[in-house]
Amino acid sequence: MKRTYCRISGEPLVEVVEFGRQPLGNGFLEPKAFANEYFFPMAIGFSEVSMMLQLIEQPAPEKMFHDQYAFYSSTSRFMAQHFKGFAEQVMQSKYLTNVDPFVVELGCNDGIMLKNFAEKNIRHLGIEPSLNVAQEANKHGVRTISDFFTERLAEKIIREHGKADAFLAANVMCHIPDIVGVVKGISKLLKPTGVVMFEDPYLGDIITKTSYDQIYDEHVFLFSALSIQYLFGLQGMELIDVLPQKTHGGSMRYVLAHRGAYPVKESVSELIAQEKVQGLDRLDTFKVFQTNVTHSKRKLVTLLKDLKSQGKRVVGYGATSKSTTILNYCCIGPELIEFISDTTPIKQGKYTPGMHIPVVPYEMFKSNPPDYAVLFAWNHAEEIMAKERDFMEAGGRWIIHVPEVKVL
Ligand code: DWN
Ligand code: SAH
Repeated sequence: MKRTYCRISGEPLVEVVEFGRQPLGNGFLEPKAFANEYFFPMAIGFSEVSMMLQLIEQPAPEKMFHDQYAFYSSTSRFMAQHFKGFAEQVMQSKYLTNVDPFVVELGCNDGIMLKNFAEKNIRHLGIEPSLNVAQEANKHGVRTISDFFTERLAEKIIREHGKADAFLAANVMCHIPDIVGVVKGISKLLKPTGVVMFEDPYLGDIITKTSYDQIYDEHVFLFSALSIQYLFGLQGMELIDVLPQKTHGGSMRYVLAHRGAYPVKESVSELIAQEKVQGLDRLDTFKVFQTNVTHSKRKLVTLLKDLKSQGKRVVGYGATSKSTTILNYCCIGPELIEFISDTTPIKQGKYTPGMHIPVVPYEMFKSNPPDYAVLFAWNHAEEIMAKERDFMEAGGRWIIHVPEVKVL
């Protein structure tokens, strides 16, 4: 069913960009599944009331998060370091000063962040619906239950463990369509002095960098401080700090608490003012974004076709969920990209969703280096470039599409 109302305000949504038929971002598949592959019409809409940019339609959560979820957080060493830093920031904060603090993390995946609390014997609980990655977390001593977080689950956690001092999430809150229910659950679960800290790709960066590949089935929302303030404000909570992050191409860490529990840092009003200047509260901004997206598509397709006509070999690096949007929106298949290399075992030997480009082990990239590699994992550029010096020294070139399509 096509949703035309904002999931937060209930007001009508205005469609701003349409991406056509899209498969599941992480729906890597075998040839026998091609015939019955799932697709949905992907478009984003905006409400000037909630200021929340959101998917108009989204597949059911169980279709995306299950016992074969293809994304394992610990595939990036840089991200492991990042989450260690996040955990340390929480541990050293005033929010965790009582005798027996309790930390809850939503979407803890393979335990990349919570393991830092487990190592310090801090009472913790991960909520992770994708069973395969939840099991991986448990294997590493991270106490995890495999379920979707809801208001009811929050009540169950309170009964079994008591209320939380810190409620954490990274790259998860923007995945949950019933975000209003989640925020109600959070406000119940949190102690009066408790704190919520979560981060997600930041809308301001997505607009500035035309990183439209952050839009795919799992990312039902694209957050700004404006929309987060509106959303949590409905449940008596307030934004008390914002901390920009470099991860995932530009993210924002939001710090929230029950209204009046802590002073609000100046960073909040500064960011809100900046967002108004950028126009994150206005429909017009997304019309310009739409033009930039179309331009980016045209440039990438032209470049790949030119290289093909020159007889160059082009492959992809990192079978990201983000690449699913690019490949399907730009209609780029195995005729333009020979294969995509990825270090994740569950993706290897399968084909990319929709366009069916083979996903191969990383070793194939090393043993059979191409002339050009499209860096689909552009958000990990620093980490990847550092480890692929040989490729560049041998004359290999990177193609990157953010903030604009170019050959490096
Ligand atoms: O929000 C989400 C983020 C956190 O992770 C999820 N919805 C799904 C996923 O998105 P993604 O797939 O776009 O994430 P990444 O982190 O950009 O994926 C990187 C991919 O590249 C992984 O499949 C691992 C792979 N990789 C690699 O082959 N070599 C990564 C690195 C760093 C490498 O050196
Ligand atoms: N926090 C990790 C994983 C992000 S991927 C990181 O930043 O790397 C998004 C994760 O959210 C997936 O592991 C998915 O299973 C989980 N998720 C999706 N819906 C959820 C929900 N309703 N409650 C808790 N976790 C959810």
